[in-house]
Amino acid sequence: MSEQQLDWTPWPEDFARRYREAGYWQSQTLFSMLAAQAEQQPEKLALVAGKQRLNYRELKLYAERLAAGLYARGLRPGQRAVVQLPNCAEFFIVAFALFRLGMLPVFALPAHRRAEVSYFCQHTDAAVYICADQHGGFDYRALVAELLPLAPSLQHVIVAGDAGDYTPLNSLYLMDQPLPAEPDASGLAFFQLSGGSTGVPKLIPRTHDDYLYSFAASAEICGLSRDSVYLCVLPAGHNFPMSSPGSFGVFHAGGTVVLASGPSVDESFELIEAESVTIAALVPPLVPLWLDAAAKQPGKLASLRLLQVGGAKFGPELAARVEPALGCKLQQVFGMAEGLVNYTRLDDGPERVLHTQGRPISADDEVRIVDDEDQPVAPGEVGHLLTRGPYTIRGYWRAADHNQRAFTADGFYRTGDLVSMNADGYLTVEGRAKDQINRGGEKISAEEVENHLLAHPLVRDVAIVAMSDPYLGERSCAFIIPREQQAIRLPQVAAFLRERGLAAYKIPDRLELVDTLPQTSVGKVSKKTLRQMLEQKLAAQPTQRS
Ligand code: OOB
Repeated sequence: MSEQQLDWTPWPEDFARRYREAGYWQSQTLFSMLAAQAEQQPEKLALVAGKQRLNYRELKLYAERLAAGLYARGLRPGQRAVVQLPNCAEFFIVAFALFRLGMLPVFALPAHRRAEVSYFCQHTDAAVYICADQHGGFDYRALVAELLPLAPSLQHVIVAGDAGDYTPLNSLYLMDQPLPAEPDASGLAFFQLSGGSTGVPKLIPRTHDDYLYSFAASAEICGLSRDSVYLCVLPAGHNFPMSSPGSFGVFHAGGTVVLASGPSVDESFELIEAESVTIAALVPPLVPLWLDAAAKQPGKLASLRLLQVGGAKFGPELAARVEPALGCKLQQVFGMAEGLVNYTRLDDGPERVLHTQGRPISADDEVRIVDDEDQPVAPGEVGHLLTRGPYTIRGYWRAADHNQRAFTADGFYRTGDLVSMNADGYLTVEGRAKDQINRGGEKISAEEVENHLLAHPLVRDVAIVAMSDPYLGERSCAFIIPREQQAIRLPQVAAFLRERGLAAYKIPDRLELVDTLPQTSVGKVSKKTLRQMLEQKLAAQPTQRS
């Protein structure tokens, strides 16, 4: 077995052939997709980011020049680059430069900190870390200083903006320099991050072929064209705003991507009006803010045709308010960075759009809904969602043991979601079997945070569970058994986790001190019982929810 096969799991040859024959996999790289637009409509506006406005010719040119600069520094196809950039023009220039060179970006979220970023570097032996100077009040150069001793594989640190001691991104653009041949489209293009339910985050290897299919088909489902103007509100590297159909789907259709610097409703509404935005994508907690703002500023959203909502459960009551209040169509999106994405369709009636999370992109997305013994449930019943298909991975990167559990022997991915399917093939998300908290679309692996907390000298044992929250859908609560009656309080827990370099969204919102943790019949901590205990307590004291 070659080294590459040990790192990731390609589709079996018969499946790969089938996906190629069906026309899903087109042997086109992500960079050549951009190059094709630059050829067809060079002057068309591709990207708006703050004061920067790049047409397709410019975006491609900058990416090529950066690729040349990276190559001249000795970086080579196949090497990994951890990229942690906020929503800015450089995000796409860097992404397409790396795609051109055949280097493999790992898109870290801007909220990630030392613990996550050092892990991404270590687990991929990254040769490069690319970050912004600062963003959202955080100085990424200070993070680099902590990162370097932990990530010996790093050869270069490249900073967009004021680089301090590191290499300025701006210094790397080289004209008229040789570049290696473009990478093979059937090979890896980059890594998405898994929401995760285990001790360490998992990396999701995506190929040019599979990813391009997922966003090209999504663009078609969402009716994108050259006239589409997409507002990217969520972090640009997340799978939803990147590929469902996201910025990449818009580039594929030859439209325009408008980057919001963050989730501020005021900024979003200004951009929608100024740039005549036609489509935007949100996580559910942002929707009430948009509904309120729209009521106060009628007319701002006149150009908006489609609002996509996904990443976490979106209830029918709120969903019903979207079309009347915003004057645009609603689309529910239920997807995952591992692959499968479901959409309600633009011509679906309210029954589907308000009450389901849509149906898969592809006729070749195979979906199984099974009980705890992997047996199919009766039609319409709730069960575990398993899936495989032309853009769903067959294994995580360098995770052979975990892959045994996360995939069936015949290659279906165990999503950890509990769903039901109606007679038309539409899915409704009914719950979750994985040990994860979905905090307004941000995913927290309970085990990851528990492992950090077990290192605290005052913590004897800990279990983290979701608690329902009217705004975020869920927040996280840590049940802690303190050592020898010594109390520990939430601010200490938060400071401890911050000190360990964990992203802020993973810090528990609430702390409950307990003497014991309830157990299941097989001696595992019963998180179900903990969630029930918590809900009862919260119902008795509704004001103390967070
Ligand atoms: C998206 O991707 P991830 O990888 O951050 O999270 C995937 C998980 C799903 O397994 C599910 O548990 C949850 O997020 N989820 C939803 C949902 N959309 C995602 N749960 C309920 N309702 C929904 N509509 O979150 C993602 C990737 C691509 C497109 C959209 C979302």
